[in-house]
Amino acid sequence: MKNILVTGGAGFIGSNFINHILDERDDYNIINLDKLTYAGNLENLKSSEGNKNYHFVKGDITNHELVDYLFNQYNIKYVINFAAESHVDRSILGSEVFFQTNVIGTNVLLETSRRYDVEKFLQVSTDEVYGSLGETGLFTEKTSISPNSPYSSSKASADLLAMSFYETYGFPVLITRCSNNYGPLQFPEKLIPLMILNSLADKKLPVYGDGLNVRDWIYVIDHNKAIDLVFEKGRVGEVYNIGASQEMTNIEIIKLVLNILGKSEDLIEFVKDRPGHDRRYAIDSSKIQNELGWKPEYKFEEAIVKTVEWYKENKNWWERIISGAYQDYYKTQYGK
Ligand code: NAD
Ligand code: TDX
Repeated sequence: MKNILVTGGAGFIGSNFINHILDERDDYNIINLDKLTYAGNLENLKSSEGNKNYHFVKGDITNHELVDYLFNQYNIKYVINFAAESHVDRSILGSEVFFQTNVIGTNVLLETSRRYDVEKFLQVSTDEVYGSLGETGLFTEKTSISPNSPYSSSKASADLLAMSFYETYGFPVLITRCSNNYGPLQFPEKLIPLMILNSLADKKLPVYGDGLNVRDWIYVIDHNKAIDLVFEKGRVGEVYNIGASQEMTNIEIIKLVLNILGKSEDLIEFVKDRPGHDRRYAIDSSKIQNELGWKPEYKFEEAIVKTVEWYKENKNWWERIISGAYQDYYKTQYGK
């Protein structure tokens, strides 16, 4: 049995990871440490509640005493760190909490893990640490780190810190850098769920700039399977890019969502661009494919339809979210 501290497991990717992994494996004992910020939602984990190999702890990864207590109490030997402030626009409105959680929090986890002789520490990172691409080329693991937003610079800082633990102490760190995820349970501040919910409500769809920025999309389950593979078989001290080679412009995605829902393109509204908006992300995932045999299973055209369906069928889930504090953020970000 592996005692694994999974942080941020009540968020989008972490909850999909826990729900999926507990179905697949009976040798993982998961302790989910989550602060339940605006983005953390225990409803995401309904299917895992009651599983004897799952324990939830509400708390902050920056809290040394709590983290120390948990390592001791649960004999933690493995860590998968999903916990983060994850939204670029929020980081532009204020960077403080991004550095608290993403950098200081990761440091607390690394320091404590080292003291408790943790056998593997997987840092869940992002392709945004590489910065922006021009019209051609792909991010490889050798691309230099060049983040442009407060969010991505906090994630890059965490990556550098994690890697320094490997170099300095021989501490067994692994880093994954994935491209944009989509799928069920994603908080509706991110592009795809925001556009689905606005379309369903016949609200305007705010497109930043000219809508031609490119993101490389991956279904969340493909990301999580890759994380599990790197966790099990990856070489420590290494970075693994994860991506499904599904590049799309934002406007293409938005039109596709409107089309799936049978809504008019008149809902599209071009708005002021995001400051420092990265033009294009695209991942070269040949390392994880060749070394570990991973490959993505979900095609964008099919999984986006599944995702839209999920939001249509889970109105209760998102209605509770958008009726709360999220409204204040929406007003600040979009002015209405
Ligand atoms: P999310 O915002 O949906 O979830 C983050 C979770 O972390 C929430 O449950 C929140 O409550 C928790 N959390 C935040 N601060 C915390 C703290 N101080 N202590 C404990 N818990 C805390 O994010 P997500 O989209 O699921 O992303 C998960 C991870 O994957 C992040 O590290 C993110 O940088 C990375 N990532 C995301 C994407 C993407 O497209 N969403 C792509 C690549 C990498
Ligand atoms: O209202 C919007 N209008 C718009 O045009 C929003 C919210 C976004 N966009 C654009 C900005 C980006 O070009 O859509 C694209 C995607 O935006 P986000 O969903 O905010 O994602 P992004 O900034 O690309 O970052 C995401 O992928 C990498 C995640 O939020 C990060 O956590 C992850 O690391």
